[in-house]
Formats: sequence, structure tokens, C-alpha cells
Amino acid sequence: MTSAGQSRTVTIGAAQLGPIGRDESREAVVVRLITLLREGAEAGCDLVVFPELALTTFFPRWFTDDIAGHDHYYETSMPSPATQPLFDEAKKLGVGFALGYAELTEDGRRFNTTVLVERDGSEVAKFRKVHIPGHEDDEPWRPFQHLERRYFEESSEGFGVWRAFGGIFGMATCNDRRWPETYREMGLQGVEMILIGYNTPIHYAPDPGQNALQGFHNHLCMQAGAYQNGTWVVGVAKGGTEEGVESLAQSAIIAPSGQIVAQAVTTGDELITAVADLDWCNHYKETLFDFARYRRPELYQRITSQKGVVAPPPESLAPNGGESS
Ligand code: ING
Repeated sequence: MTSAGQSRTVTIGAAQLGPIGRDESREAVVVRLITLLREGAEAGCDLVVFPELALTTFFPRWFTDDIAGHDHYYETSMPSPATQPLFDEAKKLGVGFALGYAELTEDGRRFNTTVLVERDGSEVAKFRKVHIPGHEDDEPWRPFQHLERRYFEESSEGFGVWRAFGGIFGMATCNDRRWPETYREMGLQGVEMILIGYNTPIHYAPDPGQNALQGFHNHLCMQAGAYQNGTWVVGVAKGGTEEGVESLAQSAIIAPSGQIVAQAVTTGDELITAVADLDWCNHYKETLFDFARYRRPELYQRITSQKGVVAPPPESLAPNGGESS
């Protein structure tokens, strides 16, 4: 981090995780997280970003009849006794971090949550995933389930941004990254870096033709979001073959230009880093994407007023069989 007056840089670490076994203890996972955190501190990171659901296996791949069947994969407090060592080490090292986890609230609500912690150990914010993909009920035709809509609520808190690490930071989670509205909501709040953890199976049961394109689609949506809103985007995977399911890795740090400045090359635990110049955002926010000057929200009404597609009425055949007169 540079002192005031110079360009504002943040040394960012994307701490990709390999598979987490079904029965791997949180304590064992926290040891892996602290190893990556220390590596980040060694590399001079101000902030280390961990993936979505970084404390446990991706349990929505299994159906449980009782919705509480997976409650042992949720956190009822953050930090918890098992994660306190991570918070303590981060504060000692003076490194901030973002951590994705399954949240079970006191009133029994379930969210796919990410907590952002500053270098002094203070909590900046919690983000709860907005776009929940997959399905609600057991679908035995699938080789594995994607039951996020069974085990998590869609957050109604939207996309916030917060001043931290010398800039304006926002968060999103996994499927959120595929929706352009996610980035624009934060872009309209001046976001300079968006932190996104993901767990993305390579096999997409509803359309396996997309399998070979998972890596392309992953970077496509984050690079577009970065460029079109003049913001850095940090995408961090839990990748590798986890409980028999091959999941996309390819974590990446993406500049406001849309360029990938760092990318993971393994499918395991791997830290990638970059020195992010937050002032670089202005090359886009103050020119091509000067929203106040160029946007036409009066013509974008469908985007917020309409949920699904409303197509034009079917073509009515003219009396002479459709020939235009
Ligand atoms: N995962 C997926 C994602 O949006 C998914 C959902 C799976 C989409 C497979 C496409 C293919 O990356 C989460 N956790 O949102």
C-alpha cells in the first residue's frame, strides 16, 4: 500500500483452494487457509481472497431429505472457534482477507456468505449471495446435484460497496458473476475492486455442451464486468476434483481494462498475486464509461421492471398468406 498522494495500490492475493473432502475438519482446512495467508503476507499482500464456501466441501452436490441434514456444514458464528486462528493470524500479519462460508443465522436462515476483514482485524462487511443457481428438489437424473436453491436463501440485501484498503471494494459470489447487473450495481457506486469466490462444476447437467466452455465463460463474464465498469475483479476458485466432481479452477486477477494480470495454473491450493493500481480504474471510469455523461437509464427501464422475457406477439399472417403488401 503506498502513502497518500501517490497512486493507490493494493497488493492483492487470490488464494485458490483445491478440493475439500466431505469429512475434512474445519481445523484441517483452516491450516490450509493460514498457509496461503502466510504466503500472501510473504508476498506483501494487503488482502488475500479465499473462495466461496471455503471451509467445507461443496455440500449442495448431495440431497438430504431433511433440510437440516447439512447443518453441520454451516457456521453459526464468524469467527467461530475453528476459524478464530485464521482471524488471529491475519491480524498478527496485518493482512486483510475475504472468506466464503455457509451461514446459519440465529433465526434459522441459510445464506451463502462472504466476510471481508481489514488488516487490523476489523470486519468491513458481510455479503450474502444474491443469485442462487441450481434447483430446489432432488433430481436423480443428474450425476450430482446442484441444490443451492434448497440450502440457501436468495439474499435481498443487494450489492453494497465499502471504503477499505484505500479504495472502494465490493463482493459477489459465484453465479452472481454471470449477471451483468451484479457489476453495474457496484459500478454505479464507484467500485474499484470486486471480490468473487466460486465453486463451478465443469459438468453442467442441463446443457453438457457448455462443459468445454466453463473456463471461457468464467473469464468472459468477469473480464466483461471489469472492463464495462472500470473495476478490478478477483475471481477465486475452489477447484479440482472434489468428492468425484471436477470443478473449474483458473482463478484470476483482472484489471479494469479487462486484461487478466494473474491466473492460477493448478487445480489445487495456489496463491496468485498482483499489485493493483486502483487509480487505473479512472482510465475507464472517466472516459469510455463515464456513466454520468453517457448512460441512458431512461431507456433501460426493462432491466429493473421486468424479470423474465416478454417477446413480441406472434407474427399474424396477412390475408394473402403473409406476403407483405
Ligand atoms: N456455481 C455455478 C456458477 O454459476 C453453475 C453454478 C454450475 C453454473 C455449473 C454453470 C455450470 O458458477 C455456483 N456455486 O454458483
